[in-house]
Amino acid sequence: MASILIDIGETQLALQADSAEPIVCKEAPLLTQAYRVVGSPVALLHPFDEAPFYRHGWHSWSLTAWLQPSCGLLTPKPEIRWPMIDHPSLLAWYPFSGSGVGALQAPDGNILLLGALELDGFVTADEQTLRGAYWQARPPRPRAWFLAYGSEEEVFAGYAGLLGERFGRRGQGAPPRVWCSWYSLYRTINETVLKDTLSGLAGLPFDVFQVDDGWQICLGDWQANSEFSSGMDVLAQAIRDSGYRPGLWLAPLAVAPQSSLFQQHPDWLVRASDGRPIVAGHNWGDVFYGLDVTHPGVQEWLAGLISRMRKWGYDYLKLDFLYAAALPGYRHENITGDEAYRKGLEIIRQAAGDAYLLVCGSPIIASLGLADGMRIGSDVAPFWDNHERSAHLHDLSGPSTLNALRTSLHRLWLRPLIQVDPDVTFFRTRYNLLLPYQKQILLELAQITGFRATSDLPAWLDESERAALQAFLENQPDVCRLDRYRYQIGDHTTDFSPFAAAWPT
Ligand code: 9PG
Repeated sequence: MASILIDIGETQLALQADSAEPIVCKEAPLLTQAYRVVGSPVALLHPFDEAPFYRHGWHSWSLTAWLQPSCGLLTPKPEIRWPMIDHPSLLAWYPFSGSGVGALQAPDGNILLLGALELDGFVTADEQTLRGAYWQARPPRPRAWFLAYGSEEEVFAGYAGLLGERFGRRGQGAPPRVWCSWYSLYRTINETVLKDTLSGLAGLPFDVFQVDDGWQICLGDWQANSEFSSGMDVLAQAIRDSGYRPGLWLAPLAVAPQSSLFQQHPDWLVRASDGRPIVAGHNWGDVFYGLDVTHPGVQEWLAGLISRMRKWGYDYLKLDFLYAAALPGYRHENITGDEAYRKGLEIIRQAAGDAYLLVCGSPIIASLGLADGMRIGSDVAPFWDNHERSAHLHDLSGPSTLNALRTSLHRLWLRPLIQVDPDVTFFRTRYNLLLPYQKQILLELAQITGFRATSDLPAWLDESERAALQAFLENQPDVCRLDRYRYQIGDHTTDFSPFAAAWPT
């Protein structure tokens, strides 16, 4: 490792790295201070003292925001939920740590960005240094980074451009308009209510009708439960007969302890050093585990599972809780969590053919080039703040419209690489505590991304709400970014800054 002087702004800063060379970014032609840096760790001594830090969470739901040094965020509790919140190792330096990319804001408004160009990179910051490192990979990979200083738009565009070259881009074209069963029916779905919903939606121009969690026996046993006794293929046909593309939710890399998959293949899971499976989170009334996708048996099972969903007739798959297979742990093959996950997603992509893959609860960087769409924030909810989790458990990743807005707003730079899903918009007043302006803000965020979805049941909408939904699906206004939080949307400007800050609420 060498100490290298590089030009940043008007000065030269000391960088500890193996090498650094200036580069020109196609996607950010105005960027004059951009470098390709190699090393792990790399550390840059910066002069900005207590500067705002851009923290980028590891997976869809993980807090992503510009943080003030005084934001006062504490490490979230309880530990059993850590993997659902962020990469467990990042939580050790929480909140001034990020996955893949991190940035500091200089007093003049310019941004110093350090972004990993390989999997498994993380960035941390304090008053003197901006550091990047890779989790151990064997055999060692090239440890390349993008380091740039310039306007926020340019440094993120430059980084996105290089990520696209490295991992690929998908999701060109118009994002689908989706009706999703989760944020109204939650797990209480059955054939009758979904068929009634299909009839009620007649005339609304959705592209996809997506069945969410609740159709399966349990995580791992991806067969229809007793609420879907006609079979999932029959439901797919009913969806197609109504003029929509059938969409299905599944968490293919997560396994429930009561599943027959777990009983039959206890050796198919990511394990701790004592050989026991690693707990990937707690939901569905129990813990759940992550699949070891480096195991040949798992690979065959996974490809078979996805082919089965395709044969049932689903060509839009919402793949959820994917981080479960990316957690640090012991696997059949000695590779890192992000590498293992990407291998799993490659197998899924191969088996899915040209189906639309929406990843959710997924590592962000490791999904690029393989998924078509990506949830870029936590879940919305028919309420504003998840006060219990935000204030008492210090967890800003729980379902709430505020949490979803905040994190999604800070991931819009991913748009050139993948279709970004900010989660559903609400039109209903029924069973909804959101105020009109809160619903409007969510709607406008969806217009920025172009990814338009709702879960509202047609029977819950009055005439004017249904008309608003219809207009939302039929018209897509022109959108122009004005600055970090201000967007021109059609003929008006919206300032999202009141929803961007992160502190315990
Ligand atoms: C289905 C849901 C929906 C939703 C997904 C995901 O932190 N949590 O407790 C937590 C629970 C559920 C969750 C996200 C986080 O939601 O994002 O759209 O598909 O699963 O179970």
